[in-house]
Formats: sequence, C-alpha cells, structure tokens
Amino acid sequence: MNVVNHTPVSVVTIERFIIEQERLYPEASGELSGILYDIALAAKMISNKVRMAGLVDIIGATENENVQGETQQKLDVLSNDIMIKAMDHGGRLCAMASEEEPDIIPIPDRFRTGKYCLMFDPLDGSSNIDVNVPVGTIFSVVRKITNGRAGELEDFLQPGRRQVAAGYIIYGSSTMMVYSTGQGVHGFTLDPSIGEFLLSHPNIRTPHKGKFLSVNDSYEQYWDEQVKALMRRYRGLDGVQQAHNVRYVGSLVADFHRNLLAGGVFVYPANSMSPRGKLRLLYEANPLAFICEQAGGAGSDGRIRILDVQPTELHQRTPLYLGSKGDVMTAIEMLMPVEVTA
Ligand code: P6P
Repeated sequence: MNVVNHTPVSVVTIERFIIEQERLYPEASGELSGILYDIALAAKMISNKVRMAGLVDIIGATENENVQGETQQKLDVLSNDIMIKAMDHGGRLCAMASEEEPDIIPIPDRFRTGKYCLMFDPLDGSSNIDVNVPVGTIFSVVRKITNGRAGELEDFLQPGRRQVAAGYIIYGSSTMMVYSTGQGVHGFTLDPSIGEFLLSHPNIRTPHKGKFLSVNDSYEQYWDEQVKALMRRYRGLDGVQQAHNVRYVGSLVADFHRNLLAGGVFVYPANSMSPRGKLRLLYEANPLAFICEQAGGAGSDGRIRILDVQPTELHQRTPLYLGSKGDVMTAIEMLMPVEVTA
C-alpha cells in the first residue's frame, strides 16, 4: 500500500497570523486585530448560510428593496444582519456603513465604541445566488477622524488611501478570506472540518500584465469612443498588444479574485446610462483597490487613482479599472482627455 509521507506544513490559522502581524507593531492596541477576528467569524456564519441556500427555502427575493433600489435577496438581508450583529458590540467601532442600509449604522448605546469605522457590502453579486455562482463580502476599515463617541458621515467620506485594512471573503468552490493591513495581501482558506481559516496564499502578488479581461460588453453601445478604443486594445484588435482572454462572471469578488491571482483587469466603465459607473466607491472600489495596490496592481477611475478620489456621498458610484498595473496604466493612457487644439 502506498503510504504517502506528508511532511506536515506549519498550520497557520488566521487568528495566529493576525496576532503575529500585530506583534510587528508594539504600539498596536489590538483593536484592529479584534475587528479582523470578528469579520472572520461573521464570514464563517455567512458561508454556512450561503452553502445551505440551495437546501433551505431562503432563496429568492424578499419583498423589500434596498437603498440601491435592488430587490433584496433573502441572503443579502441575512448577511447584512450577521455582519452588524457580529461587529456592533466589540467596542472597536464608532459606526458602520453597509450597501444594504441608506445611512450609517450607529453603535447601540449599550455598547462601548472605538476608534474605527467599518464599511461593507455584505453579499456582493447576490443576484447570482440562485444560479450558484460565487458571491462575496467586501469590507473596508478607516480611523474615526471626528470628535465625540459616535461615528459621523464625515468619518466615512475619507479617500481610500486612508484605509487601515481592507479585504473580501469569496464564497466559491472554497470559502477564502483575503485581506491586507498595509503589509502585503494574504489569503486564508476555510477548512470546514475544523471551522478555521488557514493561511493558504501568503503574500499574494498580482502579475504586471494580465491574462484576463473582465468586462460586460453588452454596454458597448453606451460607451464613449475612448472606452471602445481601449476595449479594442485589450482584445488585441488594434494590433498593439496581445489579446486578453475575456472572463466575466458578473460577480465582482469572483472576477476580482481570479484576476488578482492570475493577472488581469476588471473594467466597469462609465456609460451613457450610468455616467458615474455602477460600482460603489466606499465599500467595493476602495477596498479592492487597496488590496490590488498592496499586491502590486493598480486601481483607477480612468482619470485618477481610486484611492485618491475624495468621496462626497456614502453610496456614490465610480467607473472602475482594477487589476494588473500594466493593464490599468493602458486604460489611463487611452482615457486621457484628448487635447482639443484651438
Ligand atoms: P452587470 C453584481 O450585481 C455587481 O454589483 C457586481 O458584483 C458585478 O461585478 C456587477 O454588479 C455586474 O454588473 O451590469 O455586468 O450585471
């Protein structure tokens, strides 16, 4: 009988990794570590619900509409509740904001508050749930900048470069949590047999030029000429560069995660129907752009670095070019405002 001799690799749980990262900063209070622990717990709970969705009658839309005017899938609502209840009592946050809630979410008076603000999309891509396509949770953490106990809107309207942590959980063929606190990007895969996230992708780096192009080109008729020329460039149709393979799941976290690991660019341009783009700045573009830059990639709105955009509204949208740095730089070059000669 073949006995495979497995040299035991060191099993690093996310809890151990967070503690070891915290120890690099003697001045750290441990509050940010606590936030990451609690997000990992919420992720396990959401993962359980997502995995059960096909079996329990929680598939299908509720009669409620969310602030985006989208019919809320029951799992959207459940995931939002799980995030809020997992995060509201730890004493590390002064308020939260969610894609599913119109306004910022205060910390109940019965709980202590802390110095951080958490923004999240509890279950992005939820329209894919019924067809078993991977969905995800996206989160972003910034420091409170206003005085007083309670978080205020101003605390959330900070440019993405002020993030102290950001990440996502992808509920795919396995459940993975990928995050950064500014010291690189690290991925953890959930081992459901022990209920632990184990370090599986340390120090993720994204290739400079990507293999994949992720775009929904059914909007082509609504793009301006510069965007159309950019897509021809990505597709190798103008003979300048090699064609990218088009891969578009229609679930941001799934498209982003594949491109982060394999190299590629996710683009959701502004179009005449959505002049500010579709994706949300604070809890989609900013956290993923933070991850991207930490992994050697880039994120732009087509003009400037996503992380330098000054937010003015909680749920504001942005055009998004996100992924391998070489591909994002191509977008910036080709979308540069055309000099109109007098
Ligand atoms: P479209 C899902 O609804 C989502 O918010 C993202 O997850 C995804 O990338 C995008 O919208 C897909 O949008 O217009 O291509 O269906």
